[in-house]
Amino acid sequence: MGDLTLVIGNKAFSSWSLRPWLALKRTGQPFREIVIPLRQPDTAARIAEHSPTGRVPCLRDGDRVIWDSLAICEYVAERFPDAALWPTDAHARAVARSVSAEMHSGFAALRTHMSMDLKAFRPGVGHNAESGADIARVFALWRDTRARFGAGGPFLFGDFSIADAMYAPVVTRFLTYGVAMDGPCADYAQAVMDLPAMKEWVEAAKAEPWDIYADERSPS
Ligand SMILES: N[C@@H](CCC(=O)N[C@@H](CS)C(=O)NCC(=O)O)C(=O)O
Repeated sequence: MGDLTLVIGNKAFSSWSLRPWLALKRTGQPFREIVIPLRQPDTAARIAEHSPTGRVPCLRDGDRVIWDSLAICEYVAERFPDAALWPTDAHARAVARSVSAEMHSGFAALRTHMSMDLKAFRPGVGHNAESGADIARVFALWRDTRARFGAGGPFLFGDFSIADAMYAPVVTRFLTYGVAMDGPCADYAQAVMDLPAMKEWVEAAKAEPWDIYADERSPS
């Protein structure tokens, strides 16, 4: 067993970091975490000590270095197969990979106008036509996967999977920016927020001293 270190951004704001952190937590394997606060004078230099891309997250497993959130999740799934981080059914697994890739490569408006911000509650902020289209697609995707594959549990594919790790920051955005949720979407959001690992992350985020969006939030 190698020694695992996950290098992440600060928990209040680094949505890409949350995703592999949740996947690793799910394995039950111990890992060290290095938190690098974003938007500080030494951020770039500190990230460069670990990550070839200048971005976090980045995973070190012994002498292996793996970067990019979805690639890290894939690596963790292969490394710890007992954690069953992808659905066992081939069709469900393919769709889980599709929605995970869709999150990883898409939803630009949602990411731009509704940044993950676990230190804030800003209902109404960031709502516009572009983010509204992204929100509608997320809701359609959640309803579809819950209806077709979710019978075995409260998550998109029943049991927790990497797809849920990919959408966990979206759940927090909807709560932060007051996106109305009902029915299966509200139930799904609650299931994500009820995960013990999610509670641990949110609590740590709120306790962080750094607040990179404070200036943008102050008038409201
Ligand atoms: N595609 C990458 C995106 C990673 C990314 O953009 N990370 C941000 C933090 S959430 C970052 O490292 N930014 C560097 C900086 O702010 O200096 C992934 O999925 O891991």
